[in-house]
Amino acid sequence: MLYHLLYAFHADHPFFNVFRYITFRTSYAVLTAFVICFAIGPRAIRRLRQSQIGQQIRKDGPPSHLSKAGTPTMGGLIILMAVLAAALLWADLRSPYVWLLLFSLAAFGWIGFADDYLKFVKKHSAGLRPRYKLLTQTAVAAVIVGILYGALNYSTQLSLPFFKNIHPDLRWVYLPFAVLVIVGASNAVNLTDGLDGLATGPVAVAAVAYTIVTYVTGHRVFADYLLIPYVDGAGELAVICGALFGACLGFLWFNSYPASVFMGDVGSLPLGGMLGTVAVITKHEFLLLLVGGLFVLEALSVILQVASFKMRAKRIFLMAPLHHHFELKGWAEPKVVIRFWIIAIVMALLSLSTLKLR
Ligand code: 57M
Repeated sequence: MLYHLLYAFHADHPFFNVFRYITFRTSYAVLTAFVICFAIGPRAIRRLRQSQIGQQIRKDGPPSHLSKAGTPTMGGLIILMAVLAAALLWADLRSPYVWLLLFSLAAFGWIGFADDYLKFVKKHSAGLRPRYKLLTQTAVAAVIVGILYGALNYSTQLSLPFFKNIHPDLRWVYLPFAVLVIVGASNAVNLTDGLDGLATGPVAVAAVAYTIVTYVTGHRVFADYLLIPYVDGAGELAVICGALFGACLGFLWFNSYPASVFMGDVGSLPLGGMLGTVAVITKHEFLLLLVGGLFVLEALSVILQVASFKMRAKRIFLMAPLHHHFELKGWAEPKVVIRFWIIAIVMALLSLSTLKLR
């Protein structure tokens, strides 16, 4: 909005010319989202506590979690409000990609809110049935992909890390693939959100990585230089990725160990859905496997554990997802979280290096 309001004055006041720069607006989107989270956090946590929206702890989990019972959850609402406000303030609202990403935030946020509401307000401990959650997530992702390929006539070609000249055209097969990327990312972040700050940190790291990816993908000179697909207008998404980074930093102030608030599904589902949506829009879907490598490891640990248990009646890990395995091996919770953050940072740096290594 500020872009539209203030850039118009640049003819008489050259200073306002700065509002045309994505880098400037992204930087202020980071700061705006951070300050909003930081400012509304304490009051929001008090309101969640007063409303008794506290986490129930499953008995079959690590014993160390039992002391977390009653911790306010649904703190993801803080993140969503901060990202939305910063995006509306600093992004170019004429960009269809901006509205598509905000639709992803709102739609996945709504699914997560419905799940949390049933669990914590209506006290239906199971929340949304898994199949309904998956169905609605798939429907939302299908709408996003449908708009991209229907209204914005996106190419169905794939771009692969390391291979600059290989762009297989999946044609219609690309559509379910893109839906899988978005739904998979949403659920992988959800599974990872099982320790204080364990999802928030890596999402912040992934948001920084995709701030860079969106900027270079939407920049003709950089895209040509890096031999990556140029997506006209994708650079505007850097503003929202920056807002996501700032909001995660602000939320981490309260979600770090010992957490005074959890994000809830209302946070984890849209955070993952947004990362998946950005990966599809910038045509860096496989890069997400690297940028979000930690989320992939966590989801993979569950798949392997369930498959092993079903086929061999034996577990591979002491408990899945992976973070619980290390907890049960005796690692302190902060130790698990910080080490997983380190893995997330290393994987994000590796993923950015593939933009050049091709
Ligand atoms: C999402 N939710 C946390 C919190 C957060 C198929 C199976 C792998 C599913 C999985 C599952 O239930 N996943 C749900 C993970 C939960 O966190 C809440 O959920 C929101 C995110 N969606 O915002 O509101 C618990 O995580 C802890 N937590 C923190 N700090 C945080 O900042 O400590 C969360 C955020 C919270 C709190 O204790 O209650 C969760 O773990 O449920 N199931 C599991 O992950 C379970 N694993 C399991 O059953 N493994 C089996 C099979 C199925 C693979 C096995 O290994 O044999 C574990 N989780 C629980 N109990 N709660 C272990 C058992």
